[in-house]
Amino acid sequence: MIIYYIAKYAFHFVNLLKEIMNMTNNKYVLSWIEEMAAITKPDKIVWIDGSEEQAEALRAEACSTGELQKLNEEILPNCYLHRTAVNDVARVEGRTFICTPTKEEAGNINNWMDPAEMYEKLYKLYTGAMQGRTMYVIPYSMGVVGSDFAKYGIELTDSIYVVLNMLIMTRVGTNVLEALGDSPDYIKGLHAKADIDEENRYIVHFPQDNTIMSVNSGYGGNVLLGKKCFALRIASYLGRKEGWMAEHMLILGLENPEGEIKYISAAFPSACGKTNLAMLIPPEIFKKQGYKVWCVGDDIAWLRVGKDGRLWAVNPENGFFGVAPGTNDKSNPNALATTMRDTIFTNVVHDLDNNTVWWEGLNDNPPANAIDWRGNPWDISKYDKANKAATAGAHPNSRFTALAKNCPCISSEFDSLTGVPISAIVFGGRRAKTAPLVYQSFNWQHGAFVGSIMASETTAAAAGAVGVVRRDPMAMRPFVGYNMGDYWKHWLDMGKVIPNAPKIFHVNWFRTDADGHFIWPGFGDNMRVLNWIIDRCEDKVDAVETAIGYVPKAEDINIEGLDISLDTIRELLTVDVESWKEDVQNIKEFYALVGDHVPAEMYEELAALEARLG
Ligand code: SAT
Ligand code: MN
Repeated sequence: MIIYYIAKYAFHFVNLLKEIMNMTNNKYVLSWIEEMAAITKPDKIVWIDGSEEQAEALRAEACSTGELQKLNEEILPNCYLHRTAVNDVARVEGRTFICTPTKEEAGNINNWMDPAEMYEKLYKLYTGAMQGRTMYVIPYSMGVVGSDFAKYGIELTDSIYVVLNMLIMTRVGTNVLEALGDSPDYIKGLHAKADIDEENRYIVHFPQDNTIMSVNSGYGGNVLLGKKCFALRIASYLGRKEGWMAEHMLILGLENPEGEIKYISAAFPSACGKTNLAMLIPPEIFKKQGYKVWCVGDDIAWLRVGKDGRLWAVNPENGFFGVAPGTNDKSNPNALATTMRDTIFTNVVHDLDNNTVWWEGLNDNPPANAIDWRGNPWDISKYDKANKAATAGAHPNSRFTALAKNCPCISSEFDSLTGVPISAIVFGGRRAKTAPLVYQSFNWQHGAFVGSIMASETTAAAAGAVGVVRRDPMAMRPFVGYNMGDYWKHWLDMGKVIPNAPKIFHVNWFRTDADGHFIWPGFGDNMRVLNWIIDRCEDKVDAVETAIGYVPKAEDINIEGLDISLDTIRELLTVDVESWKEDVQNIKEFYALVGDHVPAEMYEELAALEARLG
């Protein structure tokens, strides 16, 4: 009997292998798929070829099982709704691991486990996890296939939702396999939903093995392995090895009335409006003069030194995985327009009367007849602002997955093979007092220091105490695939090999007055600050030297058409020495936590700052 089952499975397995051999002869790819299939034991293996026919068939299949719901074709053509398990709604940093051979390589900021121990643990969880299911093989590229920037990956997953999201977020298809050829140089990704068991959820990176493993989740950043796992954690590791940078940055182009476009990349911790800035609409008076903003990317930038000595950037992604709540035709009309077709909505409200979607902050017309993100009947009477997480119709971290090419302000350079030259790098945070509206670093090394001390304060909107500082260096705290101290060293080293390096700035849109109200209007008006930044890059405007860096003269921030006085701008630009002194203490604690890989240059910068503060 046992022999019968072994024979039966062996026969089945040979058939599975026949299927996968049709697509590529790459022995490194084939043997790995074979090995993973032997562990996970799928009933079927299906290659994703990037064709619309196959995608359509998968959408239909997902609708037939309830994994997706097709939305109103007239209002939201080719759009779908998905709900995750209620225990599976966000990335899980506590269960995210960097498994380098030694703990020291991963550093103190990452979770670490011995690779052998972790593989053993994971293989147990993967054993038979795809029984009765289909394993989809997704060949994908981060970056334009065939470009110098491009890196290839193969994700194995048992989720159609993952396949359909990857088709939007990355470049998927047989051309990736052609570009890969016989090379072993690709990132392996294995994802199995298993039981969506929180206690056994793991998001694991083996940088030395080019491998990512994810199990027991079905949510976004945990399972779309091209995004944070590959394009930030693994890529940051590769970038250090190969002399380039993978950063958690948006990329935008600012076009002036003469038609010249300057590019800026910017890193912000979450909840600072990165997607809004990436798709900014200039204030009326600038628009009339001919200013425009073009979006190259909203989340990730890969940066390389170009032949001309400048730093060039691409967005390795193909779509946006944006937060839905708060997105509306005032906060971000471009993002809203992007989601009107070919979009997958996750964990938003389903409006049953119109078969459309809704979320808090979309408009003032919540649907009367609706299903909330948990799948329960919902209407606005259930909503209690003081207890959003429990009563909101859409989960606060509900998302849209939308194609970049559907964005009205997508840059014409989006598909460029060479990327765009970066004039300025901007760091930001949410600080009530400490950081002024904008300041410029003295030089690259000081700029890297400014990135290393980036921080945000928790707001009343988030759970927990208000005003607690969380340090989030370069907005990369959860995304550096090795030791944070070595990552800072890599920043310093890069500065030495970019002859014409971008200037580095810091912005803070979130200064508050004595009553706790935001002083700066933000949104489109942030353009006024970007203009000063570009003017500085072109040596067109002076600045005031302070203890923390160069600050604008108040009159150099254009406030035409704004209901704000020059005195208010002065207030926004002051350097609050006392709060900086407090911050220095907090920075010291954080540096101590990062540990003994913090480069000496960073301590020199910290000491110099402290001395300047007096
Ligand atoms: O879930 S993702 O990591 O893709 C998005 C995010 O949390 O920033
Ligand atoms: Mn992000």
